[in-house]
Amino acid sequence: SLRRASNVHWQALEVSKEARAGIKRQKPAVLWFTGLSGAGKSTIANLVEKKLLSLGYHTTLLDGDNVRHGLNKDLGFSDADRVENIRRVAEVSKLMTEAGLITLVSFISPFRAERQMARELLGAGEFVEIHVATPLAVAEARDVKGLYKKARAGEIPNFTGIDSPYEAPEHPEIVVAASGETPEAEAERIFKWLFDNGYLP
Ligand code: PPS
Repeated sequence: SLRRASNVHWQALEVSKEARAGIKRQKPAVLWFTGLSGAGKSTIANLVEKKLLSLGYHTTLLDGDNVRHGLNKDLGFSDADRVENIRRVAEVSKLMTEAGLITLVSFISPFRAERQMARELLGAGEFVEIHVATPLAVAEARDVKGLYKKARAGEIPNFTGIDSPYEAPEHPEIVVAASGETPEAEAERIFKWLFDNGYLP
């Protein structure tokens, strides 16, 4: 990568992300949802986005299933591909925050090191890690997409929580879905946290 970038210089830009965001209500930030397949990441992220948008905050949402149909369709579920998946998503979410948006990111993102990389890339105060902490037994019992059943039958190798690891966050800003509350109540709690912590001017 040093070789590829060796004659590429950093271009200073005239307009800051604060200036871009300034024509709207928001302060740019990434809301990074992490958790097992079927934990409810997308459901809760969608509810939070709807609420923010209804209040006039300009948002966007990157979702694993969708991004893997486009930008990341060359990637599978080996450890190396998941690392690359999350690296690209972190870079894209940085571009989105530079455009001034509140960016919701919903990926399993199973590895601590890549989430830490994203945190450092986004910078202090702009990365809000939200652990959707639905236990494996609950996600597996729901099995909305039937994937756990297939994984247990050996039809999906490297399935998170079965034969591929999930490293839970140690110090997430917010933990949801560990106590069986409704997605609506959890979304409301996230909104309140953002409000109380100065993310929603
Ligand atoms: S990761 O680990 O962050 O790169 O995964 P992500 O991009 O979020 O993609 C997860 C969705 O892909 C489906 N799927 C799998 N998940 C886990 N392990 C394996 N092997 C796998 N194969 C396919 C699954 O539907 C995940 O969707 P969610 O929404 O998380 O349930």
